[in-house]
Amino acid sequence: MKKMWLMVVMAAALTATVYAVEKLTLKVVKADSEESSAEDGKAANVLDGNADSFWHTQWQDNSPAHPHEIILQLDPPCKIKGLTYLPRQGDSENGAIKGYEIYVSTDGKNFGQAVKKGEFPRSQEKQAVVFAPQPCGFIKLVAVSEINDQAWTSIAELGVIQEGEKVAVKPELKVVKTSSEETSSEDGKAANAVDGKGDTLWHTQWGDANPNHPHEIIIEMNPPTKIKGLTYLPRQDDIENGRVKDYEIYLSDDGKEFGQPVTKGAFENSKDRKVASFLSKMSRFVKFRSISEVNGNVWASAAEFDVVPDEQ
Ligand SMILES: [Ca+2]
Ligand SMILES: [Ca+2]
Repeated sequence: MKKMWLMVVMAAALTATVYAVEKLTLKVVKADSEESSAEDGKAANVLDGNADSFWHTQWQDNSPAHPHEIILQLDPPCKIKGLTYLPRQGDSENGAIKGYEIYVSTDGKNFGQAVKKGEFPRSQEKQAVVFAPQPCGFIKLVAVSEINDQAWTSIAELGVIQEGEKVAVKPELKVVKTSSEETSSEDGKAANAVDGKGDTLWHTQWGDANPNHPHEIIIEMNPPTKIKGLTYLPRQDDIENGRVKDYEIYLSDDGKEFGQPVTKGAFENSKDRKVASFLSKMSRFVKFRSISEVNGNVWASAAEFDVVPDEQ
């Protein structure tokens, strides 16, 4: 009997080993430029586990232009499906990457075509980029532009995502429909609710007409993503007009059939960001429906909506 238990334990341990993500060591093997006299901007800072230290391309005597690149070696080589990028933290955006390209290589010489190209949003949050799993001994991140079109690149931390590792990736958001938006008396267009800026807002019409609740905004996720919540940032000035109280949230694959709400509730009356959580589900469209305003007025407004991706 004891022996059988041992076998069961061993089988479980073996299974766990097979699926466990390999212990991986990363090392910087190349960076095209680094500032090491005016500040400690050495490339190795992207792997020191410290969010406050960063790689910064040269800026004192000379500011070499884009593209900038950094190459990491993986030990041992393994299959990876993504890269994580933590922008520099603190008050300065200098060097924060906008356009990027990612290349992988098994020998550190031939990197071939980019496995992924894109743009990072203006954000200090950790970004995860995923692509089809690739055998990888070396990964190269090329910065092709900076968030304010300056010449520099800076990175607080880099990491890779191994095949089999679960990761939550934020999709791109786009407003595809709204029931009402004020576009003449102020710039209250619905697209302002997903532009990443806290000081721009979606506001339902209040100039020529004042339509009443419910108000709706439909946001498309690209790619479709498994999400477990939606965040709502009310307008950030001192005006409460349109601050949502009662709400409902719906998900849909086709943008037409939304069925029953995945959650509904009433937000606390404050300027703080609110999170509405629901059972994790893969979908392409999110519909936010405002049922009432905190002061009983007819409007709805929002500085930002964002989705909370689940690990997948
Ligand atoms: Ca660091
Ligand atoms: Ca905004």
